[in-house]
Amino acid sequence: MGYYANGIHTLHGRVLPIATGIKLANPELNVVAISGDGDALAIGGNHFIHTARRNVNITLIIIINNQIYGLTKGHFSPTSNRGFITGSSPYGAKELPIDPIVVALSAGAIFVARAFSGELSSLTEIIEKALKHKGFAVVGVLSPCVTYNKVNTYEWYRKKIEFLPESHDITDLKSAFSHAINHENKIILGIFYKKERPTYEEVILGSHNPCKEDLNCGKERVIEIIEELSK
Ligand SMILES: Cc1ncc(C[n+]2csc(CCOP(=O)(O)OP(=O)(O)O)c2C)c(N)n1
Ligand SMILES: [Mg+2]
Repeated sequence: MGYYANGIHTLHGRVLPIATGIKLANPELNVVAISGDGDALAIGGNHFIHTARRNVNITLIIIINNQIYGLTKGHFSPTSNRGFITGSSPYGAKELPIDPIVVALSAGAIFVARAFSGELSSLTEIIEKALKHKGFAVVGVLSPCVTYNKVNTYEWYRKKIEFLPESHDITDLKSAFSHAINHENKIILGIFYKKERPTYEEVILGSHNPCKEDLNCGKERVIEIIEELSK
């Protein structure tokens, strides 16, 4: 049996509401949401927090974090470091950056990991585990923008990255925070946190699958609904 995937390229910032809608319409689907740092944390920042609280099942968000708005030609993003000079911040970004991993842990995500696009074997392993995890899984992928971000380069990351120590307990939220937060000269990669809790679909739908329901929605019923709504 082969595998296939259907994709939707939706509005900037709205990947998680769309993914949530798909999952609630048919909970049997594996839903993967892919997002940039601006997408997930600026325009889509509210959705990020609420999807984590809700624990929408099997939705995975891979934040392609290049610490910049690449597509719009290099504006600073919520993950850009303070002082970062771009066309839209010629005197340096004034805000403190936010870290998607720390936000995800605070908002209740139950699988939270950080990876680096220059470390392919650990990135692949983390994505595989995130795909298999039941519940909202967040994988933040540090992915240098070679065109517009001349500060946070592959070399810059390579000097800083370290892997989580084996002593870290993946179910210990306090330890997850202490490793995930910004350290002066190191950035830690790995799966910080993994836990089980009921998913949004389980809570909302139980064993019901709207996609498999007979909606009793022939032409006559549609006309009736339109008439009801136009009153
Ligand atoms: C609704 C909407 N608002 C704003 C834009 C303009 N826009 C396009 S891409 C982008 C930022 C992209 O940044 P990020 O999500 O970090 O992705 P990257 O290009 O860096 O991979 C913005 C603001 C848009 N396309 N749609
Ligand atoms: Mg970006």
